Amino acid sequence: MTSLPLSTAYIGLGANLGDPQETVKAALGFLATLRQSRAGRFSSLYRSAPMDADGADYINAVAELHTSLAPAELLAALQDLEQQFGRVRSYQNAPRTLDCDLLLYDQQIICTESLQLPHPRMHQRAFVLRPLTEIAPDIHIPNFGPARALLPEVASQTIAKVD
Ligand code: PH2
Ligand code: MG
Ligand code: MG
Repeated sequence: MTSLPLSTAYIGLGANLGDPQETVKAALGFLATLRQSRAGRFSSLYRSAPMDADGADYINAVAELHTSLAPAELLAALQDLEQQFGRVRSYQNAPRTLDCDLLLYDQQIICTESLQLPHPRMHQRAFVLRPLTEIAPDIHIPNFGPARALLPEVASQTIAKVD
């Protein structure tokens, strides 16, 4: 059997409804079983106040996935996962049982109606940059450079590692 070369994707997970810690852990477990994919590193869980949103504190994490799924296929699989966790889309940034954002796919830049890569707000968010740089300290964000260099700009956003 021939196997396709794997791309590396980074996925941001977030939840602030139900039992967010259990949800994010369970979602990480599901990602590890995704077809045509192999799990890489998973970050710690982080807690932060909702940013530009309302509701309870969020639990966030970032997962690395090696995959032969194309970006659009991976996005569809992540949306399926959100559905499995009972996500209801009521209004923009409404509290959610599970949000799965495709942050990076190799160093690809994609701008379509359904998918923007890199994720358009990831460079401004401590709840993405902190877990991302925990598992990929040297990662570059296309158009923005090393993710680590952006950490000082988000240092005022309160975020705590969950133990
Ligand atoms: N996601 C949002 C909006 N605001 N705030 C935190 N702390 N964590 C999130 O995952 C988050 C948010 C939209 O997806
Ligand atoms: Mg999101
Ligand atoms: Mg989302």
